[in-house]
Amino acid sequence: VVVLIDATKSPVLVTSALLYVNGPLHLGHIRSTYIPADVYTRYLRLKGVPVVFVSGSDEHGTPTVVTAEQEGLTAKAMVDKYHNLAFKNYQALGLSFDHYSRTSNETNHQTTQELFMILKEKGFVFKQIVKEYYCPTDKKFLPDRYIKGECPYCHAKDQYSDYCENCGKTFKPGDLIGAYCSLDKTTPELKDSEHFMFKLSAFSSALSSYLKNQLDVRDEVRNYVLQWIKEGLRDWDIVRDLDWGVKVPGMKGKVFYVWFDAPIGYIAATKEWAEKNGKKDAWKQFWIKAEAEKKGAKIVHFIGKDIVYHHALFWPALLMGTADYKTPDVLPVRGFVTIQGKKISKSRKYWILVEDYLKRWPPDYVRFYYTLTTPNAPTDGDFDWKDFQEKINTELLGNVGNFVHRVLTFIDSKFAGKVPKVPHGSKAGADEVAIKKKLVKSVKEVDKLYSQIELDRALKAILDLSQSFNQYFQHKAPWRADEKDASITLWHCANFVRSLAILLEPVIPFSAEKIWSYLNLEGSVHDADFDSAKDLPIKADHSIKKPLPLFSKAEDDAIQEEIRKLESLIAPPPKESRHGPER
Ligand code: B3M
Ligand code: ZN
Repeated sequence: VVVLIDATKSPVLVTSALLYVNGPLHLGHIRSTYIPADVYTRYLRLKGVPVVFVSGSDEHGTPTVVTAEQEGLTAKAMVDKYHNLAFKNYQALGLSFDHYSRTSNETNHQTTQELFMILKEKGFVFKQIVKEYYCPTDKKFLPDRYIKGECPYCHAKDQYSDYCENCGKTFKPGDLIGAYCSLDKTTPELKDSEHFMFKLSAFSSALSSYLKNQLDVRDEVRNYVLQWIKEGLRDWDIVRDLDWGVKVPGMKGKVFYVWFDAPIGYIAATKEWAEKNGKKDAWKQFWIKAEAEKKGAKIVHFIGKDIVYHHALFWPALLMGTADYKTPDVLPVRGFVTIQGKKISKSRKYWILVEDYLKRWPPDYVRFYYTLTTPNAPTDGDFDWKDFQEKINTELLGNVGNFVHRVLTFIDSKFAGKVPKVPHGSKAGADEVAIKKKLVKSVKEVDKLYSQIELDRALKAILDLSQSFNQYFQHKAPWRADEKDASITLWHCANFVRSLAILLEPVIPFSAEKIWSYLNLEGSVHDADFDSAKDLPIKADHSIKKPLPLFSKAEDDAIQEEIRKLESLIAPPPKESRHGPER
């Protein structure tokens, strides 16, 4: 990804993939999209970029209907329940959405039908009789997630009938080998039904040139999407025989396929954000091509690697088909996460619920841990409690917390809580020249890495800078230096603490705000100016507040308990294929 935020401060729309609300939020959900999107958004805010961060709950589709059936709830009752829970969890995690929507909202229903009508007028959708799985006993159609079977391409077992989570290919009814109903294991029939198809095949060359020349995405992702185009795109069935979803105009008892209305949810969320802020038309600067071009606006979709097909092909083709709408600019794709080396399993509850995590651990710890261990790439990762403990204790506490706390307590106890004066006539020594140079260089480097969404590397560069601050403090040993030297050291260090608060705000916003308040600085670190992290604006005699330790250690007992808890759930058998977080 080569995105660089330009000096003109054009608007940016950041989205994170919409959450299926058919279960509680767990640590698998937040690694690839929610946390990185929030870190990036917070960075853009500090840079003064007019950024809008939206997401929402993805409430339609058979996954939802099937789970509601299993839970004995109506689809509506179930999505309400998990939407509310997820929203509460998001707030506790510090996810700073400008708007969080729901695809069942009226705005999304209207926008979906409107875009459908445009595509129909332009001839990009057409009617077709398709085969749909049908249960002769229940006398109803069983689309998508009702049905499981073997992928005809890569032969992964237990794939749903709409697409393969292992190889990413999409299916039509009849493609699966050995299809069976996921509820009662019966073999379904195939029955005729009239649907609308979207002419994806008509966009092959437009999509390849979009992928080659426009979409900012990592090359390995670009290449495999181009390969899919080469193999031939198939038209996409956008209708399902269900009653929960966005109604298809002119068809009774049918709704749009969830992947038709879900990405349109990005537009609907932007419209609702605009409405909420009293700027009704402000959504157009992102989504209407002519408007976006005037402003140089950009769209950045954070997604997991299992939904590349939908975001790099289907979604841009749909937008191109309307002629007036703008396609996404940047597609940061991240991989899946295992927990203690094992696949997350919804049925076995082999997961860590955000709700449970937050009972014991601060939100900043998981934000820190994930940011440090998640590259901007579709590679998979692992949430490992021992590794978590090690990263928290050595880096967050031992490095950042240590420096901040030592400096603040030193000022508090030895200088009566006032940032000391650099004595008149004293010149900064070679050590100060060197450390200030390092600061300026690091701020530039971190700026560049954040702007390229290389968030793990940005954090590593900040930790390296913090390490240098520690070394400087240790080397100057103000506890045994004379007052003049100690003053020079502490004046610099007070300012370095401020720099760290700003640089770390995107990753650990709660702790950064605490540092800001201990420093007794005005306003909030969330509104600070990123570039000012290279400056030393805190003046002598500035009073700080009494500091408390910023972080507490991740203790062995607590970590062992977490590990035992997971081990007590029957460990899933070794996987024969890799899957994403179960949905
Ligand atoms: N609801 C979740 C997923 O497949 C799906 C994303 C929709 S984004 C428009 O990861
Ligand atoms: Zn497959």
